[in-house]
Amino acid sequence: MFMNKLISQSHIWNSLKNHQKYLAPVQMKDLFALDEHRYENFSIEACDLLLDYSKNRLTKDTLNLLQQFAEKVELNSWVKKLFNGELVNNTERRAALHIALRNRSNTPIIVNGKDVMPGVNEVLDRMRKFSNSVRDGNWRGYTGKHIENIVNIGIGGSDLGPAMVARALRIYQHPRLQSYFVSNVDNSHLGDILTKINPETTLFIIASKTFTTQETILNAQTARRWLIEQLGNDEAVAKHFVAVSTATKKVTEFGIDPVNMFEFWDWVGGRYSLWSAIGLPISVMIGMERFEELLAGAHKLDQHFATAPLLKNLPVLMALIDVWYSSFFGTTSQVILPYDYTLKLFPAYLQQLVMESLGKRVTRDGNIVDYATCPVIWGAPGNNGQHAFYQLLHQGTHIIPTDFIVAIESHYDLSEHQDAVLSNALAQSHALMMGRNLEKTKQNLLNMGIEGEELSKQLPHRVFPGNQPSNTILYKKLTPEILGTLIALYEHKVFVQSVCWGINPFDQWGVELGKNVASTLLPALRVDTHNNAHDSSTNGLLNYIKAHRHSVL
Ligand code: G6Q
Repeated sequence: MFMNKLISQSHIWNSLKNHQKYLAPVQMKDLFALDEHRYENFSIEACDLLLDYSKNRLTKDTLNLLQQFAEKVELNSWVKKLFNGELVNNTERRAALHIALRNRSNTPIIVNGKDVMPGVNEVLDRMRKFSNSVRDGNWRGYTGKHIENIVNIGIGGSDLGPAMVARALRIYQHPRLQSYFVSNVDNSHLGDILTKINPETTLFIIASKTFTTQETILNAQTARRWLIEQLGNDEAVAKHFVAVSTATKKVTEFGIDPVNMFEFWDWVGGRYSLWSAIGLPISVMIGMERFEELLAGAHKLDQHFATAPLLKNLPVLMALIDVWYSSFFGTTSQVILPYDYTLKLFPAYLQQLVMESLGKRVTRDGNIVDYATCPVIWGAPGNNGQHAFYQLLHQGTHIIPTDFIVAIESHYDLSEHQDAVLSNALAQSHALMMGRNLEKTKQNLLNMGIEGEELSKQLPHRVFPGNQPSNTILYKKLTPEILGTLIALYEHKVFVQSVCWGINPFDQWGVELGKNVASTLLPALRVDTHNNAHDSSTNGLLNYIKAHRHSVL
């Protein structure tokens, strides 16, 4: 299977390895002391985003080597392949054309000899008409009432993107409408929401690319049954259910008329699909005009990505820095810290985008890599994290590259709060970089009147090693356009990392495995007999559940 050499066998990889050995003991605070223009030299502004990457463990030499690395892996040619609709998803033999969904310039994009743009525009047009009719009250429920609740039923890529965007842009939502996102098959998710909504004023959007996903179909069936029971007639379904899918036949079999179905295509990956009809809950909630602003923001970033030189290119820079840490410093996680509460769901959204795309250990050629690839992505809104897990960042044993994502202004007129948010964000990235050495800590303790034996005891606990790397991304205010730009930034960053590591970011065989095994143990749970067909742990757990479930019933 070894067709090509791994990138780790290249000269440039070796140079980066040696360079890391040289930089490993270097303190960022010394780099700042040596270069009073470090901020100017290591920050860029593009697409209304400012990226300050000066608080990273790198120098101009590092960037030059990383640029050579990007050239070695032929990054520019891969970007062209992506934008030209080539089959970059090689294991599924598909293009990955999320850029077509937001191609506001409307230039033709050809897949299998056919321009995809007319189809994209047609679906956008249907979304516009449908969203308008729900919002202006022309679309009525079965009993003639206006729609007030939008319940999206979907999971993974058919949930995380729209849920994150709907939350982030809540300030723009229609005053009559409330959105809910049901993903988990645990009945406490759907069950809880059904207690809050009125069937007469509820619209269910069943979002599933394949329309076979166990969780989504079971939730959709239950919601459908509930609605018919509540409204007393199965004709009500046509007024309360729409579907978003690539699978017309399955949607029809489920009982949703294809006129109420919004189409997308196999060249749209689940986790890249919020720009497609999967964004329907977004366009209904905030209106099509705002949804198109989201698309426009992403398109702006697409153009920047396709044209800016490597070291002036936001996603390229961020990706190269990540590769630098994962593959050369051996970091194993990255933390995402939005200092913008509206981005509450952004870390969870990025967990899927990054880890489902890059959580791979085999190259496109089928070789097993001998270097580290995707880090574990985690995070939470910044201020909350400060009172919880930041301890690990300040004094733990790991190097954890951090993205501070910071809004300069908020949508709410509470400037005192915004100043507090901003000062916290800047103070944290500063403290993580600077740390506090033994001398300063000692002085602090002496100032506090702690001396002698007590001082010696306290000292090691109060030292902060610092040198924790971070990026800071600043934007003025989280508008739909800025959010589109920000999401596209991370999407393309992931693509660049995949090129550096030689892996396909658009398949997800691990997730497919989960789907295949999802129903395998259902029959065992539904019979009363003792289980012994599996490994002893699975048998033991099954039998324990059955014994205790029966005893409760
Ligand atoms: C995304 C993944 C996965 C997928 C869900 C839902 O890239 O493939 O998260 O989106 O499993 O799949 P369906 O949309 O087909 O229900």
